[in-house]
Amino acid sequence: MHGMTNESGHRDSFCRDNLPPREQWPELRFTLPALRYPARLNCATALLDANLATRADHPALITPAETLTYRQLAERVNRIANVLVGQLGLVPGNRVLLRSANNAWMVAAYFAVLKAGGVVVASMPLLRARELGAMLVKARISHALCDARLAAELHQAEAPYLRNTTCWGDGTLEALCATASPDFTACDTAADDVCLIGFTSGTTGEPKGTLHFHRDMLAICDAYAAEVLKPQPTDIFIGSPPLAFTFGLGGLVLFPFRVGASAVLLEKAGAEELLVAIARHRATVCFTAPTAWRAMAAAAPAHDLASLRRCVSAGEALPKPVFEAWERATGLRLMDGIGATEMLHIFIGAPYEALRPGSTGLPVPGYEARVVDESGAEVPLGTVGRLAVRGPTGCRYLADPRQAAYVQHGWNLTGDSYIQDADGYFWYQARSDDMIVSAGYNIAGPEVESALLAHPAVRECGVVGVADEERGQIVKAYVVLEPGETADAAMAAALQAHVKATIAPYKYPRAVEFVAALPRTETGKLQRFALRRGLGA
Ligand code: 3UK
Repeated sequence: MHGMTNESGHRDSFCRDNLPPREQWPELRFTLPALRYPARLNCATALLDANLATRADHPALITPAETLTYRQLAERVNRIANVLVGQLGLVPGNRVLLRSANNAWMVAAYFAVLKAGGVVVASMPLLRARELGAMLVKARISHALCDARLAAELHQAEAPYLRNTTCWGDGTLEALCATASPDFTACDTAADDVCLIGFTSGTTGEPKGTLHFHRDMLAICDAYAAEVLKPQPTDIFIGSPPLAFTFGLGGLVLFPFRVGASAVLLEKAGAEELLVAIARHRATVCFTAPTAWRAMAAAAPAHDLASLRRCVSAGEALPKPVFEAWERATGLRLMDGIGATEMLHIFIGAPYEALRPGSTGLPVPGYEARVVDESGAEVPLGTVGRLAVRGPTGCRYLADPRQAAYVQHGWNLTGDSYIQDADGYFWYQARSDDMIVSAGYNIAGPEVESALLAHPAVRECGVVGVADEERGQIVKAYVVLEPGETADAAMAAALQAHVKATIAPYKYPRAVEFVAALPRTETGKLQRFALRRGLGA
């Protein structure tokens, strides 16, 4: 039954028509009983309306501007949904662009689209007209709901299919909502109707749209959240990732809603703002990326973080020195987890009691992971190879030939190199195409970065291979120093000596360049290709 195609609730069949051919899908597995969903399913009902029976007056969203209980949020969602299908003429299956920083209107608009049977396409606030245009064209987006403060860039984008843009924050959507009904019957969607197109934060090439079903939104809650994170209804979630990044969507909205907990949303969530907000709202579960955890560890002593009980790190490898710094500062262990837009959320990560510092963890219950060679055959434990995963969610690109590269033999190949140890734990090495080959040695940049980060003068660093006549490539470190440290030859020599004393000496960076900042994507990832191309210099 599962994985079978149910009769669609969409009248606009664009998404189903542009799914990859069935033989190119990953094998989907629903091994946990909780992952067996009914054939008809609207995830907005399951995640939001399900809380109305027992938690209607519990805060769902807490923001600097407003606090909404589940009842208040559900009412706003229904009003927006009525506006969408009424005045704005949305038909189930239409794609709707959402464009906003993390706030309550964004979440309400998100659930309104889902409940009306629309398909959400969320955009990072910093995207420019050019990138927005690529999404608007590729996903044939017909409607946009946008925070008025971010509308200018959208109005300049190429948008051949866009029929309507409605803003909130300037009173437009608010006025439409004021006269709309607070009741709305959810669209009768199939569990495998598409509800979200997540564009990858890819650093190269045309953006890829990943198609996710209504059931996938629940599956990440019932696998990773329920089995690894184990949230409680009393939890207060907080974090920095944008809701347009599925790391933020799961961590700040879907996981808390699945258990009737509360989420604090911040439009600006730098390290300092996040620390202040954790103390102020007594947050208990925090999601952010490794660089932010490192900055927060340094500033932690000035804040009351006693309310925190779970801290999740994802998006990039978590260097062990960052894990250690956070534990020293707070007594809490960071829960590393690897996720991907293609998989919707985290698929390897250990429960708190089973964490192994420096390791990404264990396959999330419901998922399987293995390390394979070029032909797809499993390699022996302890050997570096390509990470392959499968489970209830998986990669389905919107009309994209790169599907055949990401999914092979029914497994999702994330593009990461890993080692699995004898206890089953997975140890991240590098992005497969980021492996540095120098004089015949394979060197993983992140390992060298970890060694450098353990030096007290280093604030941030990025290590890549650069072309070298003699060795093919040499290891080059771009280093941001702590304030007050001197960027000179003596410092470079000290850092090189430090690396040689920490890991195998052949891995030390033969070139060291000091920079004021490192290039990062909006999701916090180091842009290694920009480093390889040469910065500043
Ligand atoms: C890298 C990691 C080592 C890895 C994401 C959690 O990052 C997310 O999705 P993206 O599509 O990027 C996926 C790629 O990022 N990565 C992510 N987490 C880790 N590498 N250790 C980690 N813990 O290369 C992966 O293939 O932007 C993360 C939840 C949802 C997400 N979308």
